[in-house]
Amino acid sequence: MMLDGPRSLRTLVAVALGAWAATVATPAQERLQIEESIIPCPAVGIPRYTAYRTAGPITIDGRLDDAAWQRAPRSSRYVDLVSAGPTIHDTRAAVLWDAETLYIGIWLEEPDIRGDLTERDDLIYNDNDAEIFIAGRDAYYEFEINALGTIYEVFFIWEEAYDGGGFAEVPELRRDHELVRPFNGVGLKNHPRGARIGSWAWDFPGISWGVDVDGTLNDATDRDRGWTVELAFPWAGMGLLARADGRALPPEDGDAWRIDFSRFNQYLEAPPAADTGGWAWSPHHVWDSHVPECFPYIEFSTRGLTTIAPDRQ
Ligand SMILES: [Ca+2]
Ligand SMILES: [Ca+2]
Ligand SMILES: [Ca+2]
Repeated sequence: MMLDGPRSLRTLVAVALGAWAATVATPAQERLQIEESIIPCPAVGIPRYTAYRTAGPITIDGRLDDAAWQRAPRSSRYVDLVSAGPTIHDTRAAVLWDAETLYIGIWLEEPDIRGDLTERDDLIYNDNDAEIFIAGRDAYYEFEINALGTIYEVFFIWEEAYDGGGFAEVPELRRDHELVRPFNGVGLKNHPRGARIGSWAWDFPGISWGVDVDGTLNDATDRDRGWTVELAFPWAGMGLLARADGRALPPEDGDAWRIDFSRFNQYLEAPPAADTGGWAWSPHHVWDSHVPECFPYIEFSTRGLTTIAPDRQ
């Protein structure tokens, strides 16, 4: 509800800009300008990150004490998803890769670590969670995990690209599957690309994950330090994301993917903080994770980790 004001104002500004632009732009240019104005995050300022290739082993156990994680550059501290303002607890992520796998590590400061949901594909955002979105051109993948290590995955396809993209050939993505449903965003219902088709049946092939809790889980009598998440997504499982634009798997040197990193909390920092409970590496300026145009650019380098200076955070 708090979003209605800013969003309405933004729409008004967009309409006004569109009307003004009509005097100087062709109809096609005007349409483009209006469409761009609907994307709530400015193109400038979206984080860019270099993911280095790792040669060393990474044990997927939730503990980010592997030598590669100690050396990998870490993201900036997550900010509020909507306001881009500071957040009360520190959250950072790092990305590594090798010929077989994309690795993601996440550090979440948390003074009272909690988790209740235990079944795969429970609605994990009802716990405090960490989330990752990996975007292809015509589809994107959503991943959520809580401090118990319970995960939730959904595969979304832009509806206008569904029929021509070969997605209907995949049984768990077929429109008549009982776990395939239409989806039209959360706070941004007028995304320029329109609606999506989501499959809650889809599981990332070969995914592995781990969580490590530095503190006591579901015990509020003490103060915890935080939890870490360690994820491994095999490139071989990304065929459906990569097919639309034919991107290389694994990536080639310099390839940039759009990957989003966020966390959602069941508590809010007390006012005057403008805490929405959703924090992200790249702010979306709207209560909606499903805006790939706002995802950070993760640029893959074939340079090895050993060629860069140790973590400079
Ligand atoms: Ca590890
Ligand atoms: Ca699923
Ligand atoms: Ca505790």
